[in-house]
Amino acid sequence: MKQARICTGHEYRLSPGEKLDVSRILEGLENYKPRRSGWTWRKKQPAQQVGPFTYSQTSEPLKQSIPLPAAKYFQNIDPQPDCVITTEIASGRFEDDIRRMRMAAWHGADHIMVIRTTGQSHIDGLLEGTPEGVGGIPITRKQLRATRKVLDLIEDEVGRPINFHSYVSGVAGPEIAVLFAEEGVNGAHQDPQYNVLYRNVNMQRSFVDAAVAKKIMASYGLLQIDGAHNANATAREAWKVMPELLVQHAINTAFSEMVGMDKQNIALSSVPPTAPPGPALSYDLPYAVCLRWLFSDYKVRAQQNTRHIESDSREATVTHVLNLLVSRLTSVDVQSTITPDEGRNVPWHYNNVAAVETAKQALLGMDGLREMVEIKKDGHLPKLVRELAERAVLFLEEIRAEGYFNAVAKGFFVDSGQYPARNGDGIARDPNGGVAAGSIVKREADYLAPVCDHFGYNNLPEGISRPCDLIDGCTFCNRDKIVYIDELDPEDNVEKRLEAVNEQYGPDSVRPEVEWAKDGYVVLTVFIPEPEAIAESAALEMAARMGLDQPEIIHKRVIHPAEGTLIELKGIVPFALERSGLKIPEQPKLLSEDEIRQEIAQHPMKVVCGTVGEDEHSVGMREIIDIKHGGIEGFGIKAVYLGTSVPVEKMIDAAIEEDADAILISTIISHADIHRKNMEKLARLCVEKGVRDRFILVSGGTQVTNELAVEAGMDAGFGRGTKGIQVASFLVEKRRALWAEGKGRRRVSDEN
Ligand code: Z98
Repeated sequence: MKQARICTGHEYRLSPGEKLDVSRILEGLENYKPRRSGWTWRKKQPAQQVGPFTYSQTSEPLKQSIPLPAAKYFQNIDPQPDCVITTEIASGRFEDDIRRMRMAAWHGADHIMVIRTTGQSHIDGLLEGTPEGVGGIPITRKQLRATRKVLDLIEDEVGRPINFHSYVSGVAGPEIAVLFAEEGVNGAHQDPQYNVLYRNVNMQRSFVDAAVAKKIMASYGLLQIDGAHNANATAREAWKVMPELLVQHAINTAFSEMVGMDKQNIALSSVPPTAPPGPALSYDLPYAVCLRWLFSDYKVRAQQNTRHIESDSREATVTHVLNLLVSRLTSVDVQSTITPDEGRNVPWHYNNVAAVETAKQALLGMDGLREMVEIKKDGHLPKLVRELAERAVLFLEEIRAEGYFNAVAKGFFVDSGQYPARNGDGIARDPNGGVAAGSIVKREADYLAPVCDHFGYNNLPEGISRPCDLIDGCTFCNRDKIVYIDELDPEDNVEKRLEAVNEQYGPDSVRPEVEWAKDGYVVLTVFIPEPEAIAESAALEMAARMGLDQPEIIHKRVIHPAEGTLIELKGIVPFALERSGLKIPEQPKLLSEDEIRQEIAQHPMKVVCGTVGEDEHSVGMREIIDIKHGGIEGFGIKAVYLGTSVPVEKMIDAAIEEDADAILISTIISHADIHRKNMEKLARLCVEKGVRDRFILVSGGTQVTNELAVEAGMDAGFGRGTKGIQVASFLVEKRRALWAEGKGRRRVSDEN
């Protein structure tokens, strides 16, 4: 692999508190050089200690990241699994893609795959600029360079190399491979069979192009992913193509190696062929084991099952987790994720993140599984594995006898019968037809291409070691020769789009967004207790009355034919808010659980509590006290509970008797301002008894606010939704403050 280029040391740096500034990315792009070429694997750290746990299948941690939600119970750790995790980005606008990439990287993605705009595979040449795409973006030099520049910045931010990836397919495959090598793209799909079967590109053209493209990818160390998984995604009975998937892998790996690709840079695009309610693992596991066995020298990229994903993100996530179980059992190298809402065709950024998190979560949860569970070496499983391999070998032998092109012409591929069965519904292509048919000509004896990393016959003059010496360097050897074209379309480009968004809403505006900047989309989840058809119409009408523009149903699930239907719909809010006009409440700073526990262990704390006056509502108070839902007891605070409807005087007497630090009253009823009056009474009586400095006074209740409580003479008030840790944190901090003033139940010096 050639370690090509050196970092240019751009001064723009990302900062966690600042949004990505697209204009800074576009600045000086004509001179930006990618800092490296080729693929990077995660640095595995076997037996790594992270927080309270030892892991056997993790890699180097990130510098900055967002851990899984449950990490708060485990010292906020964010271990990174050992395999690369992919996210597929397909917003259609380059400037929105890059923000998604940053978000995905913070959640653990280090392989960013950019989907191309529909139709690019049939364009015989390179595109330029940053036009908007459909279902993906046009891959261009500017888009690649800007994206690589962003990814370089994101790498610095998260502290891990990020692999950038797109597709070397279609009739401009070789040109795109050159472009990828020049612009520091690290991986690509390349499989001539894909072009032939799914894009109807002429067979000869596709295989000739593939040789040229693979040679360049090999020279620059790009990881190659093949296209076998597409057979599963396309076939009518997807699970029956398992032998064919193996055959497709075999053809592409053999071809790639003949061209000079290193085995370690060849990744097989494996896909679990089925999904529940099918008995998924009984198909998916033997297939994955067979793949690992037959192709043990290569890397495996596990594509998430896409064939059976509908609009139900819950269902997709469960299938994904089962896929991840297979991945863990067969130690995949790259774990691909798509968005769990792929079936809705709205691949939104937070769904990218959801899929990456599903992968991270499941892989971490299954860390060390292979040390406890073994794949059986005898019995049913190996029998199935062997049978699959036999079917694949026989299939390959038939293709050899027939000739590959003839086999394709006869519809051998993507047939829904399991080999040797054939249902006659395979994809048949004419060897002399298809896009760019007749475009292949034999090289003349004096053919000469004065460029490096070129495949095949090249009639170089004697004494020339580097072909490009003849022309004073090719673009690989002399970067100055790269022609950078900024934009060709004066309207359809990133600058114009950024300008339009700014003009429409202004830089201070806040709008929801999921696909494109400030697009205004929100999702509503509604359960309507009506049959499907009525529920659908009703949901759309409700969304319209709520003021949403262009309401559209993106998911529905019949919960019962008569009792009701769950609907998810999207729509656009017709307004923007001003950031500067928002009232942002100050966030109380909380001590950590550990700090509170430590303090209480060192300096025990006792509180008396009860609901006061004629108030029988004890549920809120119990939630604050009881350990069950994170109450103050859990931090070691001793709570003396006096019950409900406790007279205020009694609270004070008890506090004195118990030598408590604090009095916690709950007061829910607010009729005739009784809650405020009870607080005032407690504070006043404490003053009268000369104990106000001794006790911390805290009140809570649905109508209580901190302002109201403090006005009424308390030290703090807590309203609806308060958690035990907020009260515990306040008590600890307040007691520290009192002690510092020489007040409170006991001075620090008394403890020592
Ligand atoms: C993936 N989920 O990345 P067009 N070559 C191969 C492909 O699999 C694909 C393309 C090219 C999938 C995404 N795969 C779909 C082997 C696409 C893309 O012609 O630009 O659509 O080619 O695994």
